[in-house]
Amino acid sequence: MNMQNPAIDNTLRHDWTVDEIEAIYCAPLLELMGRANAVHRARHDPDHLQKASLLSIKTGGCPEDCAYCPQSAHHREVKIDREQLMDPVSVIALAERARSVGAERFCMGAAWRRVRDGAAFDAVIEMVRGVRGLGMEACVTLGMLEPCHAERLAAAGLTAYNHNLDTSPEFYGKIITTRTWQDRLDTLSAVRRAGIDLCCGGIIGMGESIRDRASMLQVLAGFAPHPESVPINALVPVAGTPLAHRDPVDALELVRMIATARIIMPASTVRLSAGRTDLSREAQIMCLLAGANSIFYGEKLLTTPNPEESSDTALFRALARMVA
Ligand code: SAM
Ligand code: DTB
Ligand code: SF4
Repeated sequence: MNMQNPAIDNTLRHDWTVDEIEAIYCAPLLELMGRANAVHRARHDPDHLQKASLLSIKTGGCPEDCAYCPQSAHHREVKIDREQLMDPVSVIALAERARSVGAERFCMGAAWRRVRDGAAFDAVIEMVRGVRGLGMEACVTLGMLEPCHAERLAAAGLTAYNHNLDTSPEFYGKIITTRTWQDRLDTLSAVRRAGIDLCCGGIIGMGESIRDRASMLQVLAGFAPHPESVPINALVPVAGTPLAHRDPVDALELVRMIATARIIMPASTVRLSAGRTDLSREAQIMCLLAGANSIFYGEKLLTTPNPEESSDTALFRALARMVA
């Protein structure tokens, strides 16, 4: 592929081939970053980094067997405190606190296999209404859902639903056996049909090949419209999970993954998600140059640590205009 003189092509395409995507991913790093940055600047304000805040509203005891996840009940050696569903008043108070330190989006995760009608789902609906009432974007991730649940969430004002592909269709069976690839697609289409934005991405560092990464990105870019939000997670290896001993992700692999996502999905928000604690300030800035325009802000993701406020403050200071 000739990237010597990239006339910035930021048209929205849904017909990328895996070969094309793999060639982009494998391009010389500086060319790849330059192209991704040009696409980013053509479509987004390069100075705007969206801060999203994450909260686990129901933790642990999940019946699914996702190999990476500390919340799966299948991984009995994981040390995790299971917690029941939080009450909406406390959740909304935490959202308000997140807003006061600059979060624009509040994301709530429940370790459920699927959504069911009942008091718990009613409480989530109340949380969504409360967060929207604060003027923040609201995102939830609750596992699989049916069209009727998606419609109720839409009526409550939900901005986006997070449901990741996690990996390629080819590698998927090595990571999750308790629900199928098709189950994932069905949930995503219910979300879309209800008019809710899709937040859909995946994880690198689970033992997948570069071809798998390109293949996952092809499925994402094949959705029409593209997912509005694409979280790219680096595996956080958690003791007691089957992936506890995976080698850490090379920061430059994450840069390549983000740059490729940015090039093939020019208009989407690309989120530098799990894995930031292992990245230097400079590596994170490379991810932002490569097209990431959102991070999770706050000291915890769902159950694992995220950078402390002080190191994020240092990151924001480094990004800001210098005072001479
Ligand atoms: N149960 C819901 C589901 O699977 O849709 C929602 C919660 S789940 C924790 C949300 C996403 O977090 C997963 O799809 C996965 O991509 C990411 N995730 C979970 N554990 C992770 C880990 N240890 N490292 C990196 N990403 C992780
Ligand atoms: C996503 O793709 N990453 C976030 C969000 N969606 C919900 C979650 C990351 C979780 C990391 C492991 C944990 O803290 O439990
Ligand atoms: Fe359950 Fe979601 Fe974790 Fe899978 S990723 S075990 S579905 S909480």
